[in-house]
Amino acid sequence: MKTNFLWGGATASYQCEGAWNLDGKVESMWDRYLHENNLENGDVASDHYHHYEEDIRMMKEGGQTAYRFSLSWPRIIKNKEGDINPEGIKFYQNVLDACHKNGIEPFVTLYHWDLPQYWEDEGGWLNLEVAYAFEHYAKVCFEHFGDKVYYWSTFNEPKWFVANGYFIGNYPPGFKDVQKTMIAAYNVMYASALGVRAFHEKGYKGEIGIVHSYTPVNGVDDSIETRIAMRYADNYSNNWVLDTAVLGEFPIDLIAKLSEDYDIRFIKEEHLKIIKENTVDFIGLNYYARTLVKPYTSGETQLVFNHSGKPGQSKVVIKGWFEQVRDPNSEFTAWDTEIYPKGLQDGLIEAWDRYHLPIYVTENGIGVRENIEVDQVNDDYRISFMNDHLSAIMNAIDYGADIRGYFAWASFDIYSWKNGVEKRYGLVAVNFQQNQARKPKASYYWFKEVIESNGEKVERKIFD
Ligand code: BGP
Repeated sequence: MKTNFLWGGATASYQCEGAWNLDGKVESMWDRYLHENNLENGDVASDHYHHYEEDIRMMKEGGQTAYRFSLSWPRIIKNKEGDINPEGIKFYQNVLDACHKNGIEPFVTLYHWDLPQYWEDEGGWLNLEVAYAFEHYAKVCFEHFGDKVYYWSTFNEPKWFVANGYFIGNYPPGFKDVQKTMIAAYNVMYASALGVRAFHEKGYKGEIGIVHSYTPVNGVDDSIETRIAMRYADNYSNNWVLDTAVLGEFPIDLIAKLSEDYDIRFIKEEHLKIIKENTVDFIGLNYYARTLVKPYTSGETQLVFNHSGKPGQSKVVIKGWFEQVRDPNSEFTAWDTEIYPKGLQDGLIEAWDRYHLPIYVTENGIGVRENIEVDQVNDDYRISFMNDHLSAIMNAIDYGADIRGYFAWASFDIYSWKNGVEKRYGLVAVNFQQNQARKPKASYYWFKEVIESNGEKVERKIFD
């Protein structure tokens, strides 16, 4: 690994901070949605708001050199008029100071899904005005934190929050509507370009990228039908984010396909120009699993996600496009996530060949139920998962890909959206029931040794 390779963990504001209505923070769309539907929420989460010093100190003690986290828009901007909450600014100043005091490089995401509810009330991402509100929020962040942050990302996983929120319907705002999905996707990518423009325009030091939920696509065979299905799946899963952010263009065949059945008049020349002229400096890739597909056969679109941890329920069929297949030879988590490090190796190579931009692996980890009422959680499955995925990264580096960092998901146990807190990803166990007590897991110490050996400790594997 290069000597300045970033090694760290990642979190997101809503998933770890808690303090959902403290010190001037206003409601986010997730606060409203989870409260209204009486679902397990992140009101307290890991109470990082009050534990950040301890958490960041533990990162340093764990040998880590970077911390990826997101800023909460509703903690920073109070209302539609764009007024600033000084206490929100102060909180993140403190977090950033704690990072620097501990020699931890902050890697900051502007938007990890917690839209202020006052904007959701105006139509959320269906309203183009929200893209301009995001631009204002981004400018406020650059202005207040620009001297303490070098690495910025506009959005975390547009694909995931747009598809879940507007197409699948399992995340707020809970729509199942293709037309709305297209509009939200478009407005988000436009907002991202506005954020990139605001950053570059003022000449802040540093780099700005986007973080994508990367699911490289494989086919069940080499037939032409499968290759077409793969292209549909790649457009659906990856290309509309990466091509647009990196090359400045929506995939033309995707737009052509959608225009057969839907109204695309929301696409405007002046926005496309801004998207084209304001591309990202790097790509952040979150990798959990690949997408294995076969050609669409019959039936209606089906999108079933497993939020219960009862295996074997997930299903993705997009009518006329593709069907997702479960590889019978693979191992899956209880939440139906395939464990497939080869996908990361191949996907990184593919992304490098396609985009030739620096890449950071901004999330990678395994979510499991764990008994943390022990002296130390012996999470050997996490160690083996991380080992194999780091090996995949090293293979891609050997190929020539410019990969500059690795962030384990997650730095410590946090709230996992619709899966609550029972799905644990952390390197550090958090006892949500008892004083939020923190205790490093075995993986934390293993990761420390990996970092201190600059990757030498990873048991290398080639994935053919
Ligand atoms: C990514 C998100 C994270 C995180 C992770 C694990 O998509 O960026 O916020 O939650 O996935 O997903 P989950 O918590 O649903 O298991």
